[in-house]
Amino acid sequence: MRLTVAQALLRFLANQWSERDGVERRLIAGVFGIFGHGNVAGIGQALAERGAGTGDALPYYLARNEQAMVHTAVGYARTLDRLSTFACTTSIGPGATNLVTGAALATINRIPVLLLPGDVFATRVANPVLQELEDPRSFDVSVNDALRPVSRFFDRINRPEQLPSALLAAMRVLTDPAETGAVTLALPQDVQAEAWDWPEELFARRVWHVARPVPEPAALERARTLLRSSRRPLIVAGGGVIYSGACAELAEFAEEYGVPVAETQAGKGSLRHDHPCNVGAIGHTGTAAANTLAREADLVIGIGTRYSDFTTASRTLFGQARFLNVNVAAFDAAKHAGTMLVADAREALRVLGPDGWRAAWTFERQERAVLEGFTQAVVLDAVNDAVGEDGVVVNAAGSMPGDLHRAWRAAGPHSYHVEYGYSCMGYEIAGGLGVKLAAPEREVFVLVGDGSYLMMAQEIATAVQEGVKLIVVLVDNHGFASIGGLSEAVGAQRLGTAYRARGASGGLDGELLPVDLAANAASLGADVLRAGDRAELVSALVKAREATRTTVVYVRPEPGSGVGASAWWDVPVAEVAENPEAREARVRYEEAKREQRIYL
Ligand SMILES: Cc1ncc(C[n+]2csc(CCOP(=O)(O)OP(=O)(O)O)c2C)c(N)n1
Ligand SMILES: [Mg+2]
Repeated sequence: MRLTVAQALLRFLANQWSERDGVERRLIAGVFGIFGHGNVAGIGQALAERGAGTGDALPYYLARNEQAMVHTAVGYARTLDRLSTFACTTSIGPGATNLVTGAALATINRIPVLLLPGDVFATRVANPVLQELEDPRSFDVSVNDALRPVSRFFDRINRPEQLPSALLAAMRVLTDPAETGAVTLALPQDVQAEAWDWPEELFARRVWHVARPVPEPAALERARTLLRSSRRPLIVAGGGVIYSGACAELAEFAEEYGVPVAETQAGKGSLRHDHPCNVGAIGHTGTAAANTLAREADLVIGIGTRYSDFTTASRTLFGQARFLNVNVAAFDAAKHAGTMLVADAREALRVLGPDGWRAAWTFERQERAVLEGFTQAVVLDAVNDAVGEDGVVVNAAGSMPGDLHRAWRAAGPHSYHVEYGYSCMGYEIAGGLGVKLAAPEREVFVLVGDGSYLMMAQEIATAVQEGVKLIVVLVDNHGFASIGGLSEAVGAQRLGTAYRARGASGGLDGELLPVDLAANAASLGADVLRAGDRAELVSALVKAREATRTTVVYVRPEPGSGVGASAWWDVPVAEVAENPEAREARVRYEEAKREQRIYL
């Protein structure tokens, strides 16, 4: 079949399916893109010719920023437990490098996305082409090489014949639960438009079976022996529990063996918030209940977690515990010198429990905090009520992830979507769009700080374009509450963390900026509601739920929600300093640092 490389690529993608537990879905649900000279004649022409979105052709979505479209793909894929995602097409140069942050986010969170950046001419006859990086030492380097370290698979298609094997490799990585992340196929602009005679079999319907590896018998025996010797076990549930669909099995295991379950950010919602075994969030932003157990546990059973520093309180949290790690990736299962059980979380939980064994300790759950005034904690509590049983909350960076992790009452595994692998400012609205595309029947509540909003609000226009309804709760506190607090704690005096004009002293300590983010949201096409206290917020959220259009609820809570941390986080403090706050912070730092262990 004679087609261009771009035409063949799209025809191939439209025929790829994922399968798990007998359910087949389109692996690539559509193509997000922004056109430029590096993809308009190749991918752009191919999409138009196939009648994007009609018949069996992939739908095309115009985004506003290339980074944002990767976030949207991540939000979508995470909501669908990594069984379906989007492709992202870009021009060459800045369009391509805008993908880098999104790719890093996808790979760090282990979420599949397919990136199709344009690349400079393979033939090089016309070089340097507009936006080409010239490397005097090597002519085969382009800016797209910046995507290599953040991609789980990277290939550059310099010849049409290279396409089929690259496509098969790309699909395998996207659907491998242990390896998945950003997959990049760089497409030189001349090659995209080049024709070739393709074998028909390339375009046959192809099903990629997403594996559920079962535990190796000997490893399972080792795990059971370890469990039998434990009296005070604690489960740390990570995102892998949710992606594997292992929540019911986790609940059964915890109930049957009397094991408390603490949750990471990605794992939050593994158990309902009111499940008797759920002791809440773990780590730096964890509950006192969970962290007390973590300090006393003799065995930590990590399931589908990569043990980030927030989870381990920078390796100060787990007193003398040993580790049993259930993970589909050996890399994560091996962490903290743990006993490795390389397996799918659901498969492992079904067979893991030893007969007759039961934990020999009691545990308490976290009490709800008392809420007064119109603090951020009150805002989040009101949004929590509005999200209810069927909604989803989306967030990523700033002071909210910590407050959400600790206090949010999650109704289930897909109701809590906080991106905290990369904690990327700007993920919120773009990621929320992906969540809504994956779960159109659910109300999606995007919580976004003013800092994050100013970095990446433009996908509101994309939501409006698609007639996709988001509820965006915009929390304006004139700058970086999170980093402001951190700055003060490490003796950096809150420098540059408030949105203020340059003042008379020459510093950024003048008037609050006259920036109207609510007006900005309205200008992007959203309906906007302002709320000044809890009662107004509650009624605005009711209106927003009833609305059919994307609605932004704008709030300015009182400063200082101050939930406080119950475990440490390692952020280095200046070893020498003139200001006394920094010197005091260093003393505290060195004290805390002594608690830090290498778990062996
Ligand atoms: C892209 C990116 N740049 C910088 C940071 C570092 N950072 C983390 S939180 C934060 C401030 C966030 O401000 P805002 O969204 O207003 O939330 P707030 O802290 O006020 O709750 C910054 C700068 C980040 N996480 N992501
Ligand atoms: Mg802020």
